[in-house]
Amino acid sequence: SQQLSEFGRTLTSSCTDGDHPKVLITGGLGQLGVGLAKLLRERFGKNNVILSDIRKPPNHVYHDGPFIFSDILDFKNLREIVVNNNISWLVHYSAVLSAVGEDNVALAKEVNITGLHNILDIATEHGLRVFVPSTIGAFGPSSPRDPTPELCVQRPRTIYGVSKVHAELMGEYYHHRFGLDFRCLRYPGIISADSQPGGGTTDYAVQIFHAAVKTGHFECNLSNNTRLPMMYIDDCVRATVDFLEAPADTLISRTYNINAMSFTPQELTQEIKKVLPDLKVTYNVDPVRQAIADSWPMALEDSAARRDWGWKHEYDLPELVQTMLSHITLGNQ
Ligand code: AKB
Repeated sequence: SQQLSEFGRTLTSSCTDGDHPKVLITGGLGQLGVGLAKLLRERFGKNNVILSDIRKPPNHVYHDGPFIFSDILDFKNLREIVVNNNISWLVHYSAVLSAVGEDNVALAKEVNITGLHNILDIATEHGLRVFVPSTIGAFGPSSPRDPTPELCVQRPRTIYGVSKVHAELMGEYYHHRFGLDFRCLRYPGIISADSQPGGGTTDYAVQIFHAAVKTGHFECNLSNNTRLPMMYIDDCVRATVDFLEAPADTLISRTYNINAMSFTPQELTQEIKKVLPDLKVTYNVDPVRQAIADSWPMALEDSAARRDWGWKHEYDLPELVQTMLSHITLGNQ
């Protein structure tokens, strides 16, 4: 595909229909990168998917496929990686999440805004397809909450949310202005067994499973009736790959909501107790996290994703609980 860059040159994307794309994943050692790389490698071949991060990964990551150092704040380093590896798709997972962002606004600004600018400029310069996740955190107290439509007031009160609204708008602007193939999904809280989230408001919904199996006791930092949208990681990575593969002409929009299930800590506890009846959950509410959660959607309205590129979730609360507990129990044996 031909694209006109901001520099006025005509660029040819290195991905043509029928070819396997060459994918770079930034922030690859966060909650989602390894799972996404696994699915993409099954589809496109092990060596066509490069995981990157600024940390040293556990040994198995080196064995599973290519892993390299990449710092999204270093424009030249990023450009070098894209050129040397003939990258055609960029999945940008580096981000500072909601709770940690409130503790370190300067870092969140740098990673989530300056880093995003580097990604968009390099993707435009080289005609890449670029995926940037957005989140339920891109909404705020004045947004409709149940369900939250695709298009509505977005006035988040966290630096994470502000940076994600910025990412949505900048990506869409680059798409219209320079022809950038920008794609963005608003993720709910993602729940995974093998990887840990880092500093989010929805983290409790991962930690409770590990505590339930290991100690039988969990102290929850959100109140028992806090309802938030959540999704099992397999649904999340499948949605991401399906959306990345969707032909451009089927996409009416460049930013879509995706939804699966919604529950409160109390409802999650009840479901886990069907398997582990001795689980004891106590509440010690963190006011920062609680205020964030109270400003977020309870459910996302996602009919556009279902209509335009066939999104369909597979995991509801009972399947999620069964799957998480069996993964964690097996992993501990
Ligand atoms: C967070 O809680 O910050 C993230 C998110 C919902 O984007 N998991």
